[in-house]
Amino acid sequence: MSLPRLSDDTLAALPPTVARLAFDRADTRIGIVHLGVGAFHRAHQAVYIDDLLADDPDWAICGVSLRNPDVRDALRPQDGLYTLALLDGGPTLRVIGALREVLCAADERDAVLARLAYPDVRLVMLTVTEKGYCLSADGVDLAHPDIARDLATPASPSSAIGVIVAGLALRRAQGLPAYTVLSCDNLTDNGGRLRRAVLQYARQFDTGLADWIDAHATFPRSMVDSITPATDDALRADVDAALGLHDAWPVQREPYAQWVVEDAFCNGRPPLERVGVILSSDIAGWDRAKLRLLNGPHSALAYLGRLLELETVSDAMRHPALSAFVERLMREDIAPTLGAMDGFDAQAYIGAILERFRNPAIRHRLGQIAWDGSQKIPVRLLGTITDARAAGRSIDRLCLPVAAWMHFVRRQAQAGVALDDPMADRLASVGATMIVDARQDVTAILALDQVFDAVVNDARIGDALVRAYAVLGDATPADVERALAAV
Ligand code: CS2
Repeated sequence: MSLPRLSDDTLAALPPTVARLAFDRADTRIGIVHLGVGAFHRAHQAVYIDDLLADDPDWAICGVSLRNPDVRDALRPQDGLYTLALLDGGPTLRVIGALREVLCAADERDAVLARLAYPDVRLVMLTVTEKGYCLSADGVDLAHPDIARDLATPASPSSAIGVIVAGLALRRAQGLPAYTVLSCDNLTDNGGRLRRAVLQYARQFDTGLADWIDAHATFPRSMVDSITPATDDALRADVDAALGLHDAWPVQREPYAQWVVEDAFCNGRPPLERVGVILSSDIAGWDRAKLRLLNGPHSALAYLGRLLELETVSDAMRHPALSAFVERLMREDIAPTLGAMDGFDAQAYIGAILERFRNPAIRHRLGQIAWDGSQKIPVRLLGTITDARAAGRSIDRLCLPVAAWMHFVRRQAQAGVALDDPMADRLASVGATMIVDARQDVTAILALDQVFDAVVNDARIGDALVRAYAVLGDATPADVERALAAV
């Protein structure tokens, strides 16, 4: 029997076990455009905004996918409504109504640009993942095909940076104030890096526009945190059964969420402090602590865990040698690289993260975390390694997950399995040449300068990576077990 669709019209039919909206959607106005309306945004920032709308109706969201129409096609027939499952024992379900509009820029570009130039829109947020920024070492990668294409036709952009700048150009032309651009991706200094990329991009074709953006727009930094496994068929089936309605794209996450935002908004801001967001004039340190202590160990679990043929984070945490290794890595190798921060207790933070990783109600696939290694390794692990090395500490343990990624690349390439990575083609050709001679293999992969530019000229780091790669042998599960016992 096919179920009626979740929508504004069927909301009243929700069973009492599912939490409903605390506000009337008709009273809300769109004040935010969000680029990258994937599961993480819908499970994190959109939920904070959903909490806020009962109190302040001015900040409903227009969610935009840049390329892929799937979210738009799933959510538009349900008026942007979807279900959030909080995973803790039996899931707790709640319908989220913060998304008042869902667009796809690939075939609705004019509607997206019109929305960005809409006077009520005062905030543009992004979750486009590391690769979606098209960054170079200190700006935008002008050679990136998406950026090059947008620079040729800036009024009809397709990249995130192109869309942000085209929207700002329209506002300037119409005499409207700029909007705040808030990056919510896992990058160190995310707002600062985005600002530099945007200004460099705009300067390529309109210096007046670049100066106007520099003077009027702001790019606050932020730290976002909540573990959000991809939606799977089990979730879809559970949600439909519990709702008695069909939801084409529910999302799931752990109960814990944190959002720390630099208080630097140029055109008003949602009163985010009312819904538990930490606003601070200086958030440097928070983002680094989270990237290094949560995302770094996540990637370590992913690559070592996949080589051990484990499936999920909680499986990896039940593997005695791997979980002991990761805990030691966090407590003894990563924590000392973080400077003191007011109100921050690194060891307590680590304990809480380890508990979250162990949550048995969450099936967070290691394969999902392993995606995009070329983008994640530098921000999550290489900075920690260079800092530990500069402080004269041992980097042997820290190099093991990076070496595990190298073996992961080699094994995938040689098994003919395509990597989910924007550098998949280059990684496949390097991986095919790797022969398990540690010096030769590590040298070949270190030549990928977009990944390793920060460490490639450091012989001590190179030597430590060669040792770690050698310790992993051929990277069979038995080899990895031996390596974990040895470091
Ligand atoms: C994970 C993150 O997929 C990954 O690479 O490390 O998505 C992680 O779950 C979140 O950053 C947690 O806040």
